[in-house]
Amino acid sequence: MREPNEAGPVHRYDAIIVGAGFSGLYQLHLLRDRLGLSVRVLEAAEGIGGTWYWNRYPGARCDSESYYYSYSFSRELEDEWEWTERYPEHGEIRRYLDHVADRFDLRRDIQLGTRVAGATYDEAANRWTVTTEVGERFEAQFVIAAVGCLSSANVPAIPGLESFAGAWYHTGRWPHEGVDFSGKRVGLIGTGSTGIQATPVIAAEAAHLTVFQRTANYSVPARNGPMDESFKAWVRENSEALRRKAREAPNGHPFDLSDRSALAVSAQEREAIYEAAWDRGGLRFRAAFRDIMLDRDANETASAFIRGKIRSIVKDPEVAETLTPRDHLFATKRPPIDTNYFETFNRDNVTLVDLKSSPIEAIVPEGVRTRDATYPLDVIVFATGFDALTGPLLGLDIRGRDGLTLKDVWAAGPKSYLGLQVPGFPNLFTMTGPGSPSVLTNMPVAIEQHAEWIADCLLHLRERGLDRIEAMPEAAESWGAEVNRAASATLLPMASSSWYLGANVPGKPRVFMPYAGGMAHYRGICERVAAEGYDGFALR
Ligand code: NA7
Repeated sequence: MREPNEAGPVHRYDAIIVGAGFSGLYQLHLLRDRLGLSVRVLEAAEGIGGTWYWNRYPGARCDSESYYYSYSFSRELEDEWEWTERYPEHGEIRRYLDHVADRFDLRRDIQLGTRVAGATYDEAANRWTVTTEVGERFEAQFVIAAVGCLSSANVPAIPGLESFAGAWYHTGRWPHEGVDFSGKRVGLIGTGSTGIQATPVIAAEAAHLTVFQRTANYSVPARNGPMDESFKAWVRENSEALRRKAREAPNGHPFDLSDRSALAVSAQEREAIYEAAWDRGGLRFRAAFRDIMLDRDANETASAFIRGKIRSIVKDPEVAETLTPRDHLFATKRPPIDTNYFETFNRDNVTLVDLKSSPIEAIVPEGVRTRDATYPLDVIVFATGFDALTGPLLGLDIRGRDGLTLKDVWAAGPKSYLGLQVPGFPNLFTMTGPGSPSVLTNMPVAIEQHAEWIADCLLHLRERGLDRIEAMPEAAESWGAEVNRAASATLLPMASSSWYLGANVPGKPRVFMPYAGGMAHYRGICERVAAEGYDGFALR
């Protein structure tokens, strides 16, 4: 790595966007094509796609359904693109984003293979200097961090990894050429959404798969399948209503949330409703009753239903019991959806290892050693998740006014106003940052809202001859209290090992990071703030 070249040329723009995933692409389109700003997008990867550029592991697909896991800002785009499956596979999402980049002529302003090493604010000049790992320098009035929420891979520091004689991979940094598992003994660590998607696919190919489970997880069948012509026609006919519904929903999915309490119906009726939701599949299982995420007893009925399903699917009662979550309630950690996950444990070539009773002690040349046994392996797959929300932002080495570093300001956990700005860092915006609904929603809905809010904000500044916007400390303080209040009104903080709380990364502050007050409610707050002259922000 070279040091930034002080003597090299400085490339000047109105705005620098870091990241070319869903958020960076749309932000570029708005700032360049609507506001006429000069914009450069800096992207570390060699292609566009953000999360979907990196996550190419076996079974990788989105848990949101394709017809609404997409942009809604262009009717033409919507009309010309056809999804092939109910849940889009990673390659199809990349093809979609490539199409968007071509259609809106975005590529000429995107610089690939460019990893940002630092961003420093100069108060006197009111400009940001952004440096890259190879020493290029950019200057801009505005910086928009569109770096994603789940892009900083978490490879656990297990002693001995470097001694492993086989190959190892993290799912979020998957080789483009794929991995050949045939004839191999594979170990998979982690049973979050990723591990649950990858397990059945790897098991079908490998000689043997050993799944190392730390926390047993609830999962509901996805019921993936091809998008048939009648469904496509229904989506086309109802497109506007569906998009409106997604925008008005608490989590950006166009589902009807039941208006009934799980506790207000008979046990028999409840069972029938859960059965129907199970058959239909997908994340909308949570919408079967209005209080699944709000009331412990209501949630316990859903949790118990899924535990019963695990018992009925998995033939070996001991394996079934190990797979049964008992330490947290359904969907208090991010709920996975699956294709034959629990069924996979009925295969002869699959072994489940319970790390709660026998933790991993080391990785040794021949495989993984737990307290009780050594498992010989040819390949280890880390499906161990991400340093979520704060990781990608802290990776940028951001320095604001008076040399203030984001790392120091967030030492005890992230603080922001609306998840959009941090006091001390003028003209820097964080898209879907901590303190915004982000990962609790269908991401494109949250992304479009942020991109549009930021574009409107820059337009507001320009129209009034203003050149600086900065969140005020009191506003960030009271927003932090609102983020806590909103989380406490749900069951979400009850899962103490959740990455929503930063619990998956050793040493990370335990703070509930996303805003759980609902996407539509949040949108209303952001609109009010803007309408009141950017209340809570200092404008200059
Ligand atoms: P997650 O949901 O963070 O899951 C990671 C899994 O890895 C989870 O089961 C963890 O157990 C496990 N894990 C993490 N570190 C270790 C160590 N050191 N030893 C053993 N097991 C470990 O990440 P995913 O990639 O599955 O999903 C991320 C999001 O992507 C998903 O929610 C969707 O939004 C898309 P734990 O539960 O912490 O005990």
